[in-house]
Amino acid sequence: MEKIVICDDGIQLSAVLEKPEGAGVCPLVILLHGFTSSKDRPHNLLAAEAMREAGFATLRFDLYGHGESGGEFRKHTLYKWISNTLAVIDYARAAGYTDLYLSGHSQGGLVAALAAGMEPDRIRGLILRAPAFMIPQGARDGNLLGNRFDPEHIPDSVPTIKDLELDGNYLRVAQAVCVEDAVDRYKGPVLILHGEEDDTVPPADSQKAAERYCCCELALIPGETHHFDQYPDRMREIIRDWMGKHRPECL
Ligand code: FER
Repeated sequence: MEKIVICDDGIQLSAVLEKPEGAGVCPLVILLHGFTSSKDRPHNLLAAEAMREAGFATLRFDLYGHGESGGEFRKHTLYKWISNTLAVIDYARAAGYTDLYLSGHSQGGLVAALAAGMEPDRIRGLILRAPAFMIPQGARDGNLLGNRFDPEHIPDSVPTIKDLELDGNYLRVAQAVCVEDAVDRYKGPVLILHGEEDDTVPPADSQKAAERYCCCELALIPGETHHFDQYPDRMREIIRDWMGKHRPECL
């Protein structure tokens, strides 16, 4: 386990690189956490562990305004998270990793999908865990995590969960993001995992995305919720099996 700091235009991003037991050159998965979360949350650790069991190195990192990385929570936006992700991809390439995969949970899943649509030639696979594909449409409809606002007159500040506030620019950026375009641009293999009892992000959104991606496997997990903490072994097996079938030498 190696702690790393990656710089994105003056913002320090805290990351952890881990390699599978005894591995030499191997493919690498970059992991993105969700809204108000961090790289060290149990389900993120477990997802990374399952990937290493399948022979992949993992690089999990804290995004802008979260965990041990720089930036203020209230000033984070999808654009800043995309920029962070592109910077981490550049870091991994410069460190000699050529076979790169992206994985993200919830808002991090959305950002992983957006980044994959920007660098489809560099990302060999996508593993999305309860991706929050509805954030942009919600922002256009005036709905942020169930809080209503006027989408045509965005307030300076909006309340979110855990007594945290977000600047209106979060919503301005989210309104401008096009999920469908990113989905259409990415032609590589995709795995989407979603708990059927997720009450934060609707599983139906993953069904829709799975149909739109050209090469996607959808794993709906009965009884599972947003943070994959009811049946963690199911998530582990699904990730390990899919990654075993999608190693670079198998593609
Ligand atoms: C929202 C719906 C979902 C939202 C964020 C999420 C900020 C993401 C949740 C997560 O990452 O776990 O309206 O607005």
